[in-house]
Amino acid sequence: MKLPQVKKYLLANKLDAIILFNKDPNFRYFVKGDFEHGIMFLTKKNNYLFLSQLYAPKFEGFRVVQWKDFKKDFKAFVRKNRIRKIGIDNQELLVRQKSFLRKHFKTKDVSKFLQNLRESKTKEEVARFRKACRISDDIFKNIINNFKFKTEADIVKFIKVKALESGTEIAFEPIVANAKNAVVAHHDSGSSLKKGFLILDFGIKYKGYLSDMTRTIYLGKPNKQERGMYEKVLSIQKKCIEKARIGMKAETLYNYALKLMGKDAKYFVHGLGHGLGVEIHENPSILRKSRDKLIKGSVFTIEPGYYNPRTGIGIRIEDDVYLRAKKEVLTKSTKKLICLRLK
Ligand SMILES: [Mn+2]
Repeated sequence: MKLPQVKKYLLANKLDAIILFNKDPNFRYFVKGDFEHGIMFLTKKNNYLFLSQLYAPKFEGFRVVQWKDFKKDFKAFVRKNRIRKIGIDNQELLVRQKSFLRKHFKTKDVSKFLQNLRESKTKEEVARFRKACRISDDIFKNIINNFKFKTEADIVKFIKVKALESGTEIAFEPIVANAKNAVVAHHDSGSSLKKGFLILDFGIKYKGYLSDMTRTIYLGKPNKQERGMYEKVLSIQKKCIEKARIGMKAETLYNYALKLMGKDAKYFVHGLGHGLGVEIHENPSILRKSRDKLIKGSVFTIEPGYYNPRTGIGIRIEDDVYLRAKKEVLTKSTKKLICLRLK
């Protein structure tokens, strides 16, 4: 738990508190759960959840303060705890929340501090990632072993049902894209599955922590060019995981992937990866012009892709990587090209 670091930061920056509203991802981060109610106060002494009387949760490291009359009780609470100068998460605040806070306090944007704080993961967080990834692996296996789907939408539905059955939920709307659909951003997922590549990109949210995995399989029998392209993307994905090092600039890793793509670089149209956590895109951003570094304890994706609108070949392979002296690939589904007969 990173609450001691918050206290140090408050002292060093002469702030009385950091105030977070319920929908802020940092709010979920600090309570270590999916709770989204009230206002959070992180102060040099104690941490509080300022809540309506409807809620009486128990969270390690927090005291619950219930209000009857919001305005009156808020003022009294702030006065009692001598909160004058506060840190706010500027980018997550609504306009009315910002003006409310500015009316009552002197504010300083601490969003960068919070982002950085979340970047290296604790053991407890990594255990949650492992579980989220294990469930993703299970669902992938289930898709392959039960392949009777007629449309992309059928597979999306299957992923959602399996997530619910595992007692979790999806981390984001799954992307299931077949043949030419794999190379365009928007398409009709209701049309029948056809011969060609099929991209399956989905994730699970386990106790607030998100996995994000992509596998590309083939429906029918791939030709030599298609198989070759798959092997190329796979080899780049493996090499990039291998190359990732503590302290490396994220952009260096992205450029490495681009170099390996060679003449196909123009068909690699997105970043190489992104950090994961309580949000699906966190630090670091592994892409062109990124200023981030890969730090010890971070969890991020490595996901090179190839999308050629002329040939209709679309391929993406994505794993979640936990970076430490000994790297750990958290998603473990096979990356050998799986070819299934079209029903
Ligand atoms: Mn991703």
